Amino acid sequence: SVEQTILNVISNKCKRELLLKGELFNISKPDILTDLPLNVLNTHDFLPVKKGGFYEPENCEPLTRTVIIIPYRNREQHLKIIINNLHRILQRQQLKYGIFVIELSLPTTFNIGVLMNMGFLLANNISEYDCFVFHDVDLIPLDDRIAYHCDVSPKHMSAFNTKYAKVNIAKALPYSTYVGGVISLRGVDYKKLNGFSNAYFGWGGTDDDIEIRAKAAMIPFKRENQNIGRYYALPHQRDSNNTENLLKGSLFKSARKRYLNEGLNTVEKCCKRLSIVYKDLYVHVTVSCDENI
Ligand code: UD2
Repeated sequence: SVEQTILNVISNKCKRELLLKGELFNISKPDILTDLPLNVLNTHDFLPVKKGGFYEPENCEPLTRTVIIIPYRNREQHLKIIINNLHRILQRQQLKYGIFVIELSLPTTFNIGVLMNMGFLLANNISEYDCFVFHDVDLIPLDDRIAYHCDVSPKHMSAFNTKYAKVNIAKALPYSTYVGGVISLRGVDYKKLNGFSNAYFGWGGTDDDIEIRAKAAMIPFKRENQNIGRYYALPHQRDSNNTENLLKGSLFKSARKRYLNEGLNTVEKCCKRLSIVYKDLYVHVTVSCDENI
């Protein structure tokens, strides 16, 4: 069963704790599409975490160590909601985890790829993580069975997205190769595909590029079951300093050729870390990047 899938990834002792606590699963109702579910907005239903937002279960040893990396700028309200929801679900899954919010300083045009790469490098410096989840700030998990651990293949976790479900409920995604929103992959695999491209400034293209990288590196993405990988997309306006990237089409064409030459291995040529702050519920990192390199 699907419950079994997640229980299988939790070590036996953790599994027992989970069951003893009676914490079975919160399963989303498929009709939650238009109203913001109250639990999504107001969740504070989690145990205390260490400064910086780190947590591990007290009475059992989890099998994997997961880090969540959130690219960020000027979405304070969304950030509050996602952080509260993530602690809740990650604790219910008895995981050892950390949450890193990576912000790009102004005036540079927004660039998701550089933030993901800088987040990956930093998380690796701070602790030993084996599973990396790259997470939009505005996508809230609706179903507890969506496991925040890594499979042997990269995984598109946000398989059912309410934003796209409004357009087409059967698909709930814009196209079949789409991997935008939330993805997970093992650190070894992230290195194999040389991370995200650093070349996409502005809105769009970064996720299509990583989908090509994964195919080129022979570790294509799999997609989570749509009944489980359900996410609520918090509404938002188009952000300033993130206008549509008009070069995304031509960059996409060269994605396969570029993938070993630029990405994780070159991000530090154009970006540097400005600050790292251990907040109560997450680590907040600010980076500055040069658009002209
Ligand atoms: C879609 C995809 C996203 C990405 C994007 C195109 C979904 C749910 N998400 O999101 O994964 O493919 O298209 O690049 O389908 N951000 C900020 N501040 C900004 C701009 C972006 O924090 O000023 C972060 C934030 O984490 C956000 C993410 O970048 O969730 C994606 O940007 P977006 O929300 O503007 O893109 P959106 O909603 O069209």
